[in-house]
Amino acid sequence: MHVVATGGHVDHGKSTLVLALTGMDPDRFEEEKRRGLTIDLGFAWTTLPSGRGVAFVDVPGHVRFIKNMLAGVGGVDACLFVVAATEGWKPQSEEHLRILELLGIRHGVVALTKVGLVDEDDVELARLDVLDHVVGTFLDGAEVVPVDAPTGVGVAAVRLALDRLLDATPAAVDRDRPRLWVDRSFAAKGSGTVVTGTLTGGAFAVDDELVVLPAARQVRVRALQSLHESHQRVGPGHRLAVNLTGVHHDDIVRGDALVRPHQWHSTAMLDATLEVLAGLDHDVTRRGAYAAYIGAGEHPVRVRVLAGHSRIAPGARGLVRLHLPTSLPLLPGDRYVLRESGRSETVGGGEILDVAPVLPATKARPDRSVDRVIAERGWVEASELARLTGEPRDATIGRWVVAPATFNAAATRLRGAVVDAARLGLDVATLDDRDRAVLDALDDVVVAGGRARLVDDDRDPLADHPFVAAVAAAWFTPPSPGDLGVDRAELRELVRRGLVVEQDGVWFAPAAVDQAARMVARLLRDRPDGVTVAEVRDALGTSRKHALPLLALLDGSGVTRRRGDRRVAGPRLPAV
Ligand SMILES: Nc1nc2c(ncn2[C@@H]2O[C@H](COP(=O)(O)OP(=O)(O)OP(=O)(O)O)[C@@H](O)[C@H]2O)c(=O)[nH]1
Ligand SMILES: [Mg+2]
Repeated sequence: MHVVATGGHVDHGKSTLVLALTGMDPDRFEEEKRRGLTIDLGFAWTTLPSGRGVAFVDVPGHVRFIKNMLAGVGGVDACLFVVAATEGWKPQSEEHLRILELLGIRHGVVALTKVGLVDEDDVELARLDVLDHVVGTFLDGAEVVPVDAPTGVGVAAVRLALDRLLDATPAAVDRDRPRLWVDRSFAAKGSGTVVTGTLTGGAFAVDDELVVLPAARQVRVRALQSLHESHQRVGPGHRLAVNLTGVHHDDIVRGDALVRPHQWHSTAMLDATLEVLAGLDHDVTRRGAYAAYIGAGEHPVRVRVLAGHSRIAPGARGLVRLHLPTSLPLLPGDRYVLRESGRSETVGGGEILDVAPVLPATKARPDRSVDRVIAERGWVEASELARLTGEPRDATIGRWVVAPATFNAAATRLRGAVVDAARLGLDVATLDDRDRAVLDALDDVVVAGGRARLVDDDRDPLADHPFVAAVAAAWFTPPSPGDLGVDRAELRELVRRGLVVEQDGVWFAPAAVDQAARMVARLLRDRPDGVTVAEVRDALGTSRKHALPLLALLDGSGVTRRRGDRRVAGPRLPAV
């Protein structure tokens, strides 16, 4: 099953074509039928020659109802783009195409309608007109099918073209994180509240406990229908009607989201890219009455241009922070369209990058990197990180994912405290959860009787040597022996006893080398094709001067192997 939206200028024959393809009139309202004009979204479906089902979301072409068009095209997989051969390319042909592009739709077929009203030369001219306008867009190279819906000419060809299109359109992905942007909410006789939308990201099942956002209303799924058939469970990529208990239909409006509880970060502030349409005749600045179209909703937003700029020129792409009046369940990768409400023009749109920015607008440089999210927070619980990025990562310390630099700083500080506490030991009760988790991760520290001590404390009198303590405390950036006035004979003795490890004139604590091995192993798990010295240096929060001998030690012990300018897993890579 795929969901396909129509698109194109008013009166070009979208609804008529959907009716010819499905036998269902997508214009549901008396006023629509009377005026011969689509006002709100229409829905229809059919089975294509291959046997594949397809659902259509029929959108209005009139510029006054562009808000309704935007509500319909959110979760769709592909587009049936309609251009009338009688008129050729018109303003909302252009605007709809731009909107579909900005929303990331990548698959489409063009129906050249009303060919019965013009001669063959005009059809050819209209076809060339279309080809001209779609250059460089997702419709570049799309099939253009001549059709005259009332007489049936070309309708079978459109059905075949849709089959070919959907053959090449990937099925909706299932990330077990379902979200339904509500496009209608109404009362169905005898069963109460029903909401409809295009389901993406995962499945809903009967009896699921869900939540309606932004109101945070708890609801339960009483029944599910897709294309008028009841189901126990419906997966992503379907048109869906959800019968809900626990809510009145007036308390849910178009643009609300239906999701599982605790799976989403709800946000009223987000960072995003903004691609400004090349055809706009002015720069985009913070001044203006903007509306963002996200999911099926329209939301007034404040726009702030990031990265040290105050404006974005037509045709350019920049970074913006958007402030919404309500919180929505969003994830990086979600797309939006930005319009100027005053001038009623589409100014651009883009991709959401960060749903919970922590840096002030003057400092924020958002991108899609999960490592950036971790680095900006230092500590983040693994479950929270999944909500913020949509990408699950294992906790590295306790229940947290910790930025390497943050971990190193905490490890150094705690080692210092343990060293200072000497034989008495550091009282763990005085530490918070995070510090305790760091202590647990340190191999050279043992906790006994509520006190933390260095492991080697009792064994070797030389373990109390100031150079050993300094090297252990400094972790991946150890001091040089000269700085502490250690002579060569002492050094040789410390190395012989295994209290420090020497490589290329740098001395490390053995625990630091072990910890480096684990951290490199963790890096390699995410990047099995290898890591560079610079990546290891950054992950360990150290300098190249120290990263090089550390890697030489890891190569020597078989933890890593060199391959060109990268390190890959060696035979003795620790399991992480
Ligand atoms: N001869 C001919 N007439 C058509 C064709 N397609 C649509 N029409 C007529 O054009 C008029 C508008 O068609 P609609 O299907 O309502 O156009 P639309 O694109 O859905 O319009 P909006 O939804 O308002 O944007 C109707 O009177 C149709 O009968 C076609 O292929 N051939
Ligand atoms: Mg219509």
